[in-house]
Amino acid sequence: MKKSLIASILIALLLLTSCTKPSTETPSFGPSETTPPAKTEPSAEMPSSDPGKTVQLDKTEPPLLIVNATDDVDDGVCNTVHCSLREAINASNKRPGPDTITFDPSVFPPSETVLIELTSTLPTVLDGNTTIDTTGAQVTVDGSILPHQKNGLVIESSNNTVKGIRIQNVPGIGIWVFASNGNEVYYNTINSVTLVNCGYGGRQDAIDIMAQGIGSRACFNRVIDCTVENNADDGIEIVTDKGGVADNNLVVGSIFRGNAECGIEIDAKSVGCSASNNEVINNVAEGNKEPGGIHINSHGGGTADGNTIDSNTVTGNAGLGIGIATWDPGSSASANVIVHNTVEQNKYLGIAMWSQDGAVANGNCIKGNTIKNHDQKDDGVGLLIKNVNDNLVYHNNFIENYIQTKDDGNNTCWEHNGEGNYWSDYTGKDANGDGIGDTPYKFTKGVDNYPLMKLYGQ
Ligand SMILES: [Ca+2]
Ligand SMILES: [Ca+2]
Ligand SMILES: [Ca+2]
Ligand SMILES: [Ca+2]
Repeated sequence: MKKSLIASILIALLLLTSCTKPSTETPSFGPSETTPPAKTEPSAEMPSSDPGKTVQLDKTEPPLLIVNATDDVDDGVCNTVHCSLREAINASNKRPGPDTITFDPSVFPPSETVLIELTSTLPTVLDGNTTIDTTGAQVTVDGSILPHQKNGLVIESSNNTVKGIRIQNVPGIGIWVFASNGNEVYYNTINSVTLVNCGYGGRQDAIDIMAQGIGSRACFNRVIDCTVENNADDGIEIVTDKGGVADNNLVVGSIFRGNAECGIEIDAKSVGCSASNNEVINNVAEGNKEPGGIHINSHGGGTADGNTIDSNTVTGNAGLGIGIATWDPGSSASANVIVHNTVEQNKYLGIAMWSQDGAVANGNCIKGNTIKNHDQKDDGVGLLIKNVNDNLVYHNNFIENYIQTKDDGNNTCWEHNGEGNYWSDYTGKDANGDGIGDTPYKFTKGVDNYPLMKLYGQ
């Protein structure tokens, strides 16, 4: 038994450390892709202060940019005769201020799958306040003929919205919200977007929210009601490197299924980096590969504090369900909150908190979760706590895990206001009928003095 526990810890360590890959895998992305091509396209003249001068409004670029071509051709003009998605983004970039790009439903009928086959990465959304909205149409961007590792859509400005589009078969990152060179990239919304089979060119994520470099900030971005399936790396990664900050982002109501790494990963990679106060709420993370469903991690001196993982369904992932892991001196993954999640039948671990090499993961709260059926013989653990301090664990339902919990932390608190957790294998009595077992529930190196007699929340 002891040997198998050690083995399970080693497996867990491997799982936890394998989530992060070296930075050499940074996707290909050159300045040549960020600059809209110089064209002779007539641009709208700004209203003149001279009343004697005629203001020339450009009739080839209406206020609404309507994509009416399925091809990926850029002839320099977005007009009623021909406007590709590429041209519409270029036109929006050239006109300062808000723009809305829509799709002609007679070309992109809502009931029909029509492909836009990309020949290169779409123009980077640089101007900000651009909305790409497929409402009333069905639009699929397909990257099957894109060169190796080329990305789909890159956003390097703020207040943009991408709504309703499907992005598939892109060899690089499907959608990349990217702050670099000291840029601040805020308040972008990815809404009801589907991403399938992206990232296979070099194991890239389907969605990246990334801040790279000192002063670079990717914050307050939102991923809402998306479907992210069968991609070659993480479904989404909120990631910082080289001093970047990716705080206060939100992932809500989305499905992350069958991706080749995590469903959702939050990753602070180096000194001065922060990936903190992000919220992951009401998502499904199912059938993703190792390390698992939802993973917060910090290393190299980075900080991933104060993130909230709330009301997610995390099932059938190949490694762990939900993890907090930190390593390297100076790294921190503290004060994170994991509440009200359903964590069921993941291969090894339901929820895990872990630190090593002087990193800290202290003061996290694990509350109100149902942690069920991690029943792999010897290796299945409902909640693993390893080398972390002062964490709070209560109101959770531990149901038929091979090992319900293994507490190798310091000073874990297993109750709050005299209420602990529900344990499916608790055999004690409740003589006074107050709902709390009269004898403690004991487990490896720990004890719950206030075991609940009934499932919490029922
Ligand atoms: Ca055109
Ligand atoms: Ca614009
Ligand atoms: Ca990744
Ligand atoms: Ca009692």
